[in-house]
Amino acid sequence: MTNPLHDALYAPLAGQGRDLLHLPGGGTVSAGDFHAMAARAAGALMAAGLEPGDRVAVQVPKSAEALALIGGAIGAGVVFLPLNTAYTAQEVAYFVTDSGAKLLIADPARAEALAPVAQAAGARLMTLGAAGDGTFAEAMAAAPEAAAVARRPDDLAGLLYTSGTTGRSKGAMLTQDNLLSNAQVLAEAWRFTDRDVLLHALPVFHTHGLFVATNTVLLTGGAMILHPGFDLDAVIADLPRATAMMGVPTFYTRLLDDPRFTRDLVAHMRLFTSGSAPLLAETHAAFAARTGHRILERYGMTETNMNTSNPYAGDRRAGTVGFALPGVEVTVTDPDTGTERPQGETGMIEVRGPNVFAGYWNMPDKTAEEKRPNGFFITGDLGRFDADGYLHIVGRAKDLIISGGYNVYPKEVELLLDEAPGVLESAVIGVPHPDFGEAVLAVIVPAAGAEPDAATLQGLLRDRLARYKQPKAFEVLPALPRNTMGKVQKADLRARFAQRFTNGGTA
Ligand code: MCA
Ligand code: AMP
Repeated sequence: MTNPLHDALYAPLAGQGRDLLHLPGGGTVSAGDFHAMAARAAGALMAAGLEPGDRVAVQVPKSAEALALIGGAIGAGVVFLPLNTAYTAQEVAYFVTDSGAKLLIADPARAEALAPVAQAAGARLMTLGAAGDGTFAEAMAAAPEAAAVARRPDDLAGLLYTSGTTGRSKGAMLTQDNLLSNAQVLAEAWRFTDRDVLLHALPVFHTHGLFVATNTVLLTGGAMILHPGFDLDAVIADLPRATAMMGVPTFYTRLLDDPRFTRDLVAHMRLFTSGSAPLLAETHAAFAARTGHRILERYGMTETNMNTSNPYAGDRRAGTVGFALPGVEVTVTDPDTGTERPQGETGMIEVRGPNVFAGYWNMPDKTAEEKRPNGFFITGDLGRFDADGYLHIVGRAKDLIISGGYNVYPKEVELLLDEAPGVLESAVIGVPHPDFGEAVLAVIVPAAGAEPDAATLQGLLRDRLARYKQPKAFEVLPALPRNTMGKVQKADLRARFAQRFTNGGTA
């Protein structure tokens, strides 16, 4: 029986005494023990009644057990649906219902809030806490180590929701082969080996920390220093033990802001990579000047895993995302006709390859809109190839804000603000922010005679939107700028409020 992803990432760990995970408290988990944990997680999923192809929705803090649960799901053939720990109960309700998940595993601290969500969706609720506590942890301890079930390369391994421009999130269906092929390509492109120790400070509910970081290391036999999140002091303390780190640009700007982050501290490091959001060329340059390391920037998406990367050995060019990864085709097209544009011209970035997802869960029309019959996926990102073949991302055709590496779809926020008392209409935009790259700003047009205040509006959003999606500032205008077609001119608003969080503005 084969289960390609399990066979490549987890099966080889069995019985190995070497350290795989370095935990925050100073403990370690050996590769063999981690393998056993994952096999017991598979056993616990099976004992909970999940069968291959069923979905498990997981909103838990990062821990060794949480990572083992991912391996358990892969081994049990259960489709893993990770959820940002910042999502409110209302947001979680949509994902559990839409996916038809049979089981929701949540932080014990949120069990009370999520119990009605699980019940309404007809899902069972179990818990897994940061300290490896909770009912699922108990079930893992009691479960036998289950053998991996057979899976085909095109069977689903993950269902990762990405917000939609119309406000409704879409579940990107990722197959075993999508994940395995990308892990293999990245491991080789970035030269990961069993001597690597990755400082893992990314969340494990999005592609970057969940697959890019974790699968690359599991595949190549290295180790990970697990941090529950990005804590500057902890990262600085652990960098001397690491050989590689993957991060979003905010990681690197925060490190550069700290005088303890020196050339000596990272002299032994092999690799820093960046993605999920644009890395400013000035950050790349400042990092190189301070440390002697050139950050390797790459470009990916939930739907496609990683598409392009700067070279490991060649020139890592600031402000670019490098070349298509082996096996991945990247083209730049005319957004209206889909015909390829000449080198140097800006157009829509399209991607095809074994990395590209199978489609959106229960949304064949959306899939057809974004995936061409010839297999190319229309990313919504605008880019151009330079004369040396490096891809530059120059903008987004989609109305999307990326704040600290998290995506915020303005429509989702606008729909809620537009319902608020005293608000006639709203426009939500991303503006430059020194820490998060972009920050969410809401422009409000009050209803006649009304004076909606920020505190009231924030209060209305509190239970309905994850905190990182909530506007960091509100601005009031008598009317929104519109073009002759009546479309809100967000570019005008972005220009007008570009300095809101810089030049002494409050953040
Ligand atoms: C936290 N806050 C944020 C963000 N994160 N606000 C805006 N944007 C954010 N990204 C807010 C919290 O709500 C809170 O607000 C305050 O900041 C402090 O929260 P805390 O959790 O302590 O923040 P932090 O730990 O400093 O987090 C910042 C972070 C984190 C480390 C940059 O956001 C992060 O880990 N980002 C990585 C995201 C990521 O992995 N993206 C990959 C997805 P208040 O104080 O008001 O309550 S994209 C992907 O996977 C694609 C495929 C790709 O290409 O990689
Ligand atoms: P997500 O939907 O969370 O997977 O976010 C994917 C989006 O992040 C892409 O469509 C890009 O807009 C953006 N992105 C990822 N990596 C980069 C990068 N290196 N530079 C610029 N944007 C990026």
